[in-house]
Amino acid sequence: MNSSKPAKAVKDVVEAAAEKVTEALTPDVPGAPGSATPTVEEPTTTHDPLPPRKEQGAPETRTPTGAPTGAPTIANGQQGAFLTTSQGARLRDTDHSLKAGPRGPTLLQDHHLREKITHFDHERIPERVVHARGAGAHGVFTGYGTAEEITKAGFLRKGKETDVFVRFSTVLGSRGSADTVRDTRGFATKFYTDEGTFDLVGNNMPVFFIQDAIKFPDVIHAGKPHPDREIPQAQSAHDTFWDFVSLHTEAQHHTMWNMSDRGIPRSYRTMEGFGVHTFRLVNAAGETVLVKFHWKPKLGVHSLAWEEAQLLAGVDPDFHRRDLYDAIEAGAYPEWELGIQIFPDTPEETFSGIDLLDPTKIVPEELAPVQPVGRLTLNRTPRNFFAETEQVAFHLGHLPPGIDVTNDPLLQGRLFSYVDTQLTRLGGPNFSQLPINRPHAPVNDMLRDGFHQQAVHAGVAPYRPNSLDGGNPFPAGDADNAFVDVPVTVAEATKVRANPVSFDDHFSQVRLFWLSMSPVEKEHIVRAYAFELGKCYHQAIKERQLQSLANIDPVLCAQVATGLGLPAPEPTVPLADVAPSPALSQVGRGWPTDGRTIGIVVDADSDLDGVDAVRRAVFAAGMVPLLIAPHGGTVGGRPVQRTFATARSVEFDALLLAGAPAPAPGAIPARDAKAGAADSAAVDPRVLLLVQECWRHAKAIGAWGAGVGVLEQAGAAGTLGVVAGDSGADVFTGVRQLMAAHRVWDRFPASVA
Ligand code: HDE
Repeated sequence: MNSSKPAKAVKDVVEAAAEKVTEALTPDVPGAPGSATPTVEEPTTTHDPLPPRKEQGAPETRTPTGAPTGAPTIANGQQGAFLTTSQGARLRDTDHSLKAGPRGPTLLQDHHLREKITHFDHERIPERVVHARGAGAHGVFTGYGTAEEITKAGFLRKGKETDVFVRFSTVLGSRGSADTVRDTRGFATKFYTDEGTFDLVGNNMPVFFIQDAIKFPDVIHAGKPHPDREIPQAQSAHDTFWDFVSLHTEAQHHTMWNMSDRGIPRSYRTMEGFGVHTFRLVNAAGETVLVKFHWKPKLGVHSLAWEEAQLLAGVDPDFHRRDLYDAIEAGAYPEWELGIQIFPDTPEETFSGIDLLDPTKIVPEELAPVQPVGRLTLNRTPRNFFAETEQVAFHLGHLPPGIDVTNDPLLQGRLFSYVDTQLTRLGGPNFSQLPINRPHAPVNDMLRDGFHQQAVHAGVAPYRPNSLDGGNPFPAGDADNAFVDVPVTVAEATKVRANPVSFDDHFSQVRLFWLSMSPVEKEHIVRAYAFELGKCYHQAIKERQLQSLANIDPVLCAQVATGLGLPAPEPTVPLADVAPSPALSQVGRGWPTDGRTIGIVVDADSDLDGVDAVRRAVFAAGMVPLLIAPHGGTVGGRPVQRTFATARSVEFDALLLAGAPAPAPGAIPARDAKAGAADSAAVDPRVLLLVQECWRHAKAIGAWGAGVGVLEQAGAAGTLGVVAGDSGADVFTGVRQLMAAHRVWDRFPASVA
């Protein structure tokens, strides 16, 4: 049968339907699944698979060893209109197993049943032992050329564009854990450079818990759920974590970063990234410098409020991945600048007295400015989570010519761990042949065979030297851009299990971080310690951690001790005399507001023309408006994205009130528990809850027309960061200005100076 005619007919219908939807939602609001609007009836006319969504990408078509195939598009996972077996035989029925009569036993000969179930039984692979929960996106990196003099790495050359895949993650939780838990975030970038893949496997914090890789299993065992009851999930607020960090005090610096707002980012898009270790760059002349890598987000560093993070873990556990995908779909492409701090490559490997091989130390930006070397833009979401985000395999040893490692003992251990872990997780040594891991540079590696080998290698001589394959592959020289193992001199030494003495200072930089925080940030840190330690059962652990806090700062220690109801101990080491680093604070500046979410409360009696004007202005500002109405469907012809039942304040960066909706039929606790949260006969109680939560979380709020009355009822009228006016567009302008500072922190004068 010729299937092309019906396929074309369906394609036309699908395209027409897609156009209609786009019209209805114009400008479009991201998030609806699938690439076409479904019909109520099950479609039965045969046609080819629907095209992917417009914002989705997939790994480029490469051979298993990295060479371009010349195919115009990315690989398709499925073809044709019909259901088939894995071998391509068309199937008539996949709903009934083959039985000896309708009431009889299932026949062993049912190869389709067995294939389907067997494959299903093996769908899971081990999740990552750390960083199991993550989300990824494709993008492009463009070099500025500013690093050309210090490294031969070609992807940093001026104007050079390189494909990238980035995976963000939490560390402690399982694959299905919530996005917004208090934790460090992974920020791993795969640059598919012409000269071999470069993986920059960093975090959103510049320091690490440990100084030596041999301690990694210890810190992770302490942070993971307790081995007996397997609780708590994705949390550091428990005894084993604090037991370890209070005994192993080199962890105190990273721990304070986790307790700060950096531990609860608003979005992956608003996180800084850090390579953590010091790397060595080498130029064409063989000259070297030491560097630290930084990612600076265009939108600034912005965090959730702790209560928001906790609510979100229940209301929308996918908050960060949804935010990433929706932003890309909306065209608000997340962007970062890659920057480097540059240090002379001296034999001591120190800068301003700071040991560059100690991964528990930063070099303040005031001492060594971060110099921009390129821009990262994420512009495509993955087409398939498993194939791309789950199977992507990063490794610190994926280095292009021009970038080399240092002797940081944490880095050295990681060079072993990342390949080792893929052998179990991805089932064998050929993981670099998976589409997402295929290099974009030509590969000729003499590695052969093994599980899941997909390349069909030619020749008879995968060894060197050989004459049977004509000597191929040949070693590359400097003129062929060979990788450079920088010939660093290693001082004569005795074999020891020991650290340099400079690694013994565990408190001075924690104090530096604390002193660099603004009052509101300090208050958040105090609350975080008090919460986390408050969740510990054992008094001894709290007391031991308080001792570390005393060695960092007496105010911090006294505040947390009071929160715990315990006495504050005296310091046991002299308090370090350190200069604060203002660059560490994430408040007090202004940033672009692109890609932020504005909730707009409407009902049929609202000023709907004003709502249209505001929606247009929000889209024009590169933000996403979500209409929140008493019911789903439409209000006055405008599509509704959230109802009072499905909305929660934590989804929105700011709230606008276009009306004062009376309690809807859903507004009784029997239909929506939130309806019991506020007491009002005039306004839907869930709208009041929205306003009150937004206010408590220091968000900008605006109202016009009837909406102004809601502010009065919620007790928010006339307070800081609350804009009331006659026209929606003017109110939005005021709200947007407030949003540039991320939050209205001045609403709550901080008590910790
Ligand atoms: Fe990792 N780490 N790590 N790590 N790490 C892994 O590799 C490890 C460290 C980081 O999105 C694992 O493929 C050791 C520092 C990220 O796929 C594993 C040590 C930093 C990711 C591993 C460290 C990181 C990982 C688990 C101590 C920041 C997620 C799965 C020496 C600079 C990458 C995998 C992704 C993942 C080992 C310390 C960042 C087990 C032994 C420091 C972002 O190999």
